[in-house]
Amino acid sequence: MDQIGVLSFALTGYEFSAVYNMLSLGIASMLFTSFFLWIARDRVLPKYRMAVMVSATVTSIAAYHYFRMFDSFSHAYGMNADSGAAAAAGQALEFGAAHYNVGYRYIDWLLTVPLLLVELVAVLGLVKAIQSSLLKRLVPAAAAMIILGYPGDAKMQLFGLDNSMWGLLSTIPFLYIMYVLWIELSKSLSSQSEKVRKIFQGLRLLLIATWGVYPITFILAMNSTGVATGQEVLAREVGYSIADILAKCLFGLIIFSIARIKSAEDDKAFAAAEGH
Ligand SMILES: *C/C=C(C)/C=C/C=C(C)/C=C/C1=C(C)CCCC1(C)C
Repeated sequence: MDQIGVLSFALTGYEFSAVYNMLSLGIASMLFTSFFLWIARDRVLPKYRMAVMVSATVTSIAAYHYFRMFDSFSHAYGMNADSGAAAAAGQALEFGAAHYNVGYRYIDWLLTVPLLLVELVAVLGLVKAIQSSLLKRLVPAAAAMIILGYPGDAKMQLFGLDNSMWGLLSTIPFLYIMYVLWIELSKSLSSQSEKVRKIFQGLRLLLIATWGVYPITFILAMNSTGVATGQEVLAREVGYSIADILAKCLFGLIIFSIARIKSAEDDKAFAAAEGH
């Protein structure tokens, strides 16, 4: 079986348009959030600039991969949708349908998920020792979660394990990350102001809610045949894209506003100049 692209049946015109538009929205969101964050990075004190720069790097990396996914998707399925071919399950594989590459998403995540955790920790301006102890646990766990999830989404039968087993293995580091963010990070919040603590708790809820969408989407797209149906492709692409937009763009913009609040708290002259 093909180990690079996911084998699938042709999409109906409706399924094709829905995924096509979602990926296009993904490009727009990632690209323009990147522009905004790069341009606005001087509106925070130097101490918090790293968090904003990392946020911009995350959305830039994702923008690049959304271009690649969009391209890969159009090539893999475009022919079928143009002719309006609504392939029913069980029909022979359509031209090109084997070439949509889910690897782009996983390479994107392998780079951006650790960076999202870096920006989350960096914006708090914690003592260096605490910061590095948190990241030493979060970053390897994030990498393990993504690497273990890939054979499942790529529908590989690696080491004799099927999709669900890879999903289950990937859930172990996922739960560990949730534990560190919820329990360990809470201890570091006591040094923050009331205002920052409130907004940070909201941010952490956003992270947990949006990251929770990924395993649910994975389950929706899971199957034992190794050949994805149109509905599974639709669920996977729409689910991951919406989650990505919230977990990278909205998340990055909230990081920016935390950096603004903390800058104003730290420096009265900055606060006055910025009209706080
Ligand atoms: C910007 C991209 C982000 C925040 C991606 C996050 C991805 C996950 C939290 C993925 C988790 C998975 C599981 C917990 C089990 C099934 C396999 C995964 C990789 C989808």
